[in-house]
Amino acid sequence: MDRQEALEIVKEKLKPKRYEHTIRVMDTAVSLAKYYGVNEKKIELAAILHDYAKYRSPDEMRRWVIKEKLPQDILEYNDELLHGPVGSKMIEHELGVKDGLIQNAIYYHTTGKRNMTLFEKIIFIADYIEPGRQFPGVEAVREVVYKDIHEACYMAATNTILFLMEMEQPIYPDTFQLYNERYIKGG
Ligand code: DGI
Ligand code: FE
Ligand code: FE
Ligand code: FE
Repeated sequence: MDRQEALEIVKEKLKPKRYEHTIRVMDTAVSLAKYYGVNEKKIELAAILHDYAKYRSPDEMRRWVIKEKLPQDILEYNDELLHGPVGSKMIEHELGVKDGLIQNAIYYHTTGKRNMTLFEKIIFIADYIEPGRQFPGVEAVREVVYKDIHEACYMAATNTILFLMEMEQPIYPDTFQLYNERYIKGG
């Protein structure tokens, strides 16, 4: 699937604001891929498709979690967590995009996890720092990302954990694992 085809597909699946976010994630991710020597074309496709499942109903996403035998514990957390894992399966079954690198990056783009690949970290952090994001602390992450992308991902995890705690929301363990990576050898 090429860039143009993927853009046309997500334009139809996403709301205009989310489509614009997707374009900014794509530009951010491609720039990071160039800098860090990661396959630009693959990063571009992963970025375009990363929120593919964002507007599916929670009911539909829950059915996919069961049907695809995804970790059932995600059903107990915020519905926001479903669109990554479910999206990674939907792009294969609905669009024929069967590529482990791309699918894993989409799978983990919301929570992160321990020991992500550089490819996964680029999608995770591009989603977090794209120029439309305005939450407190994002500027500090933007300043670090071209010096140390691992540190930038740690900062994103920390900010998200603190934010979710403030909101009195549950936090999926993979996000803590990303946070811990900085302190525990081998993640
Ligand atoms: O889909 P996007 O809005 O572009 O971004 P995303 O996929 O990173 O979703 C971020 C939302 O997910 C954000 O509002 C926080 C929420 N969320 C809920 N539970 C968790 C979580 N984020 C993380 N990292 N970990 C959680 O456990
Ligand atoms: Fe997302
Ligand atoms: Fe994110
Ligand atoms: Fe996103």
